[in-house]
Amino acid sequence: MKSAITISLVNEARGGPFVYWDDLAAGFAAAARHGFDAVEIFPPAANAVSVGSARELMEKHSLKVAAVGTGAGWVKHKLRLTDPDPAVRAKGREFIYGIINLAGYLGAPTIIGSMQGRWEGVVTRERALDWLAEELKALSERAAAHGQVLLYEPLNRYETNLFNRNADAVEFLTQRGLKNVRLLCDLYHMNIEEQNLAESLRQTGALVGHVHFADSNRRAIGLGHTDIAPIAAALRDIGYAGYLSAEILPLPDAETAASQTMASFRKLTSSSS
Ligand code: LER
Ligand code: MN
Repeated sequence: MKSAITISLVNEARGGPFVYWDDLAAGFAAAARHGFDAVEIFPPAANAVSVGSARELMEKHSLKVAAVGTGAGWVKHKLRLTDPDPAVRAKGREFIYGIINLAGYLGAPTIIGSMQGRWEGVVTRERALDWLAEELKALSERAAAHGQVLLYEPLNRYETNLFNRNADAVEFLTQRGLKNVRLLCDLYHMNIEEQNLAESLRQTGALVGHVHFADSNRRAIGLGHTDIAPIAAALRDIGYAGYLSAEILPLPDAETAASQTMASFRKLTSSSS
């Protein structure tokens, strides 16, 4: 397994679960200082990050990009893939295509989290799920053109009513034949929704594509009450070789959040039980 830490460039997401903020170069430098393998980037839009400069930072610091988030499409631009207005859905799709291209050039997958939206008002659950399936199909085909999977993230009940639990999302992806989509399993959301985090990861198996490495209170692993050892054992047992990416609050401050994450990551990946 590999380590990653988040960098947000989205002003409207202030207060959200990202360790480093506003400055991509400073975020890369901090990630390297702490010994991370990669950064996860949360950009306001695809054109806010230059592929050339990001590649230079990757090379300079020997860091990969673990994933690129699309949530700014919702928090900044109010776009979502299950909006009743077809023009909004189309703009959402275009926004994500741009990020998939950016991520692809950086060798990274793209995350669909808040951009999934929710069913409400005139939109029935069935209708929303049909739109979601349609959009995930188109987006995952674009990701495949870059040799990447698309990451779909079940969120807790306060953020979406589409899929809150991994097993339900897996059933949906399977039924809809969405073969190039993997799950992003965020341990913070799972702590709210799953009966047993380790068991859920075991059941998700090869469809675990990315992990948001967050404790029960969305702080660094070790600063909440999640029992991480059985979760790490489950990930090892299913052969998960992807990232444990710290999408967490920068508390008590970014440096402590980063060093606590790295200490937990090292402890879990060096132990064999
Ligand atoms: C995105 O990865 C996520 O987990 C959401 O809760 C948005 O913050
Ligand atoms: Mn997440």
